[in-house]
Amino acid sequence: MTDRITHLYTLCEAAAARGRLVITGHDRADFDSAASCVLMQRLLAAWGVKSEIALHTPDRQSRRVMARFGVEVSALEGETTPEDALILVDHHQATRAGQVIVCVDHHPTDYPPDFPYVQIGDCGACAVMVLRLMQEAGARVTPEDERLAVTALYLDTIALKSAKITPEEAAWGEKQARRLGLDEDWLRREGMGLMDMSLPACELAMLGKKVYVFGKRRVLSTYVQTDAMTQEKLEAILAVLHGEIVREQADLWVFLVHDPSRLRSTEYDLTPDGAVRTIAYDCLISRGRDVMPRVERDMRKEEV
Ligand SMILES: [Mn+2]
Repeated sequence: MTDRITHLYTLCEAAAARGRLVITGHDRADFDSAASCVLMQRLLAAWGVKSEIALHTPDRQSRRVMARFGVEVSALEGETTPEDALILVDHHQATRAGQVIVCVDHHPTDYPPDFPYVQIGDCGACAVMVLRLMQEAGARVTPEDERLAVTALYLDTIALKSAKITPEEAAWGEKQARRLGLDEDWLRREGMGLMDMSLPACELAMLGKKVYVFGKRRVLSTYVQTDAMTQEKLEAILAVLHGEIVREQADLWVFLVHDPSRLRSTEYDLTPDGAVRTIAYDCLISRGRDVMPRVERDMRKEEV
């Protein structure tokens, strides 16, 4: 065993012996969060370490896609208590009750958290990081485990097109999808996740919502993936967000529009005073990799 695997095992084994060991993804869990939890639990099970998964309000795509893998996501939903030992996957800011002992994530930050085990990797999907941990630990990895991780990679990187994925990893993902017999057309469609733009603005404005706490600042963020944004729809969405930022007492709201067909993203930074800063990108950017580390730096700088 490598040193980090020994460290991970020792922490989890001790925590499970003391009480409840809970694995959780980020709030409004997406497929990558759910898949990361499932794979982490399989690694612990291979070690004979008992754990539970407690997802927070999993999103629609995670339910739909997990069902294809025979996993009922609602069975993975749950609460945590302050006595629980927590394993965070796919995020590194704790939002739930409990004592964090392990964090495995793929969202870079200049301000990594201080937990007993922290692994923040450069990877398109957290589930791929957990799969690699299983392999590193010599645990049994089934083709189904690999399918979960590769599917998470497609869904977390806008079908391997996001700037957060390296060309090497995208090539790897495509090769694995073929080898594992995954339906690539379906993966691409799910990964692009084009939204039905006839939905009301109040719904489109809230997709993929995440809350970040940077020092004393609160930043909220949502995004939509579409190739059919109109000026009228955009204005309606921004109007909704202006109401929400005040109601939520947030310092900033980062709204992203990803156009997977044209491979372009646009960022709208809203402040409570009603101002909107627009940044146009000529690629599909990643919120976790390109936007939030910069926002976190700016927020913490302003605070000093
Ligand atoms: Mn993720």
